[in-house]
Amino acid sequence: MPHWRGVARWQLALWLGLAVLGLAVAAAVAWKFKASSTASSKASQTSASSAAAQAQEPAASCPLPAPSAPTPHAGMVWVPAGQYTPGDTVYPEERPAGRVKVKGFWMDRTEVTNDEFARFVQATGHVTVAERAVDASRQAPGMPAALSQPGALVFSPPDKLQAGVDVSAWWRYVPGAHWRQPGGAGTSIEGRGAYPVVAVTVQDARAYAAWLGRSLPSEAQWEWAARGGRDEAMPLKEQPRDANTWQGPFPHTNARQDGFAGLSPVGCFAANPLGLQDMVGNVWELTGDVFGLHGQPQEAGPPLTVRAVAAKQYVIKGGSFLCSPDYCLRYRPGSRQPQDDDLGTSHVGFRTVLHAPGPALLQ
Ligand SMILES: [Ca+2]
Repeated sequence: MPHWRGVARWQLALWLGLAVLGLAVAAAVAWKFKASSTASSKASQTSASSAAAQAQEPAASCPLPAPSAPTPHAGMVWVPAGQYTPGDTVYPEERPAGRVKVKGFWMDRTEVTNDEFARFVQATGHVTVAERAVDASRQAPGMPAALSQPGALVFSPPDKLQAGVDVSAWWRYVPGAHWRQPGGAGTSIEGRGAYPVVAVTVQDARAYAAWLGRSLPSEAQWEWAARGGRDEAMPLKEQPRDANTWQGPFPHTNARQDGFAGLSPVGCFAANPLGLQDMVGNVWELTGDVFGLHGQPQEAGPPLTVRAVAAKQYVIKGGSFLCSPDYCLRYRPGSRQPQDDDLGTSHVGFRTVLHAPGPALLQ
């Protein structure tokens, strides 16, 4: 997501120019056209409808491989070393920019779930970014009051066809939304322990990973893993069948042919050749890399957000349940988007990696 709280007009223009990139402009455009101190009541209504839609989803879990003996990498799969050319050719920001080498590493088989994140919070007392108010001294001039309240961005589908790409029609900043109540007040994760945790930021995800002695994947690690450790070009642009994406005209009609209109529990779709599940679709996944165009300095340009002095945008990968052929073809390993480091969002989660000897060396 682009800059929700501190974006200037020229920055908005930049991002509007990238509107075809899809959801990357959601937050900025929403602020420009919709976000205001009066938006919260409307947001609550729309988030309630979104929550109702999610409530119709089967609150279940999907079978996962039986847990192995307790090890530092329980629930993870080994991703072997290799080299490849990351990126793809659908959108400008994913343009390939040369070969990269990746060492072998362990990676979570699935996205981190609500149950797993709850155990972390219970053990550490961690308070997520979405649960904290914005530091008033770091707010941008003219920032709507609602945006200084704790909260997160929530997908709120319109109930009728709307022309254009006014993404504020389906994204709302909802005060009170966070990982325990991802749709805002009145919603919860009860019965959804096997669903991916959402509305978390890089800071939250890193804290979780560190608690387990792990880290967030780099973009190169993530994409190598999503490609199944293969160097071949990725010619297929078709909507994948083994992933939770959006079928039908986005954002008003979801045919849910994959069984899920909203999020799905982790592990409901077939694993890739390495045994990883949901690398594409369900939730975008945070990486530890600052966003920049391939082949350009990763930290070019001024800091753009205001929740923290050194606020950055990080690369997210894999697309989400909102990716559709007519709007956001980002259900591919090579796709990438920026995500504010101070903004929780209802379709962004993460998984962790562990740098440790591979299975052959453990025997
Ligand atoms: Ca779906």
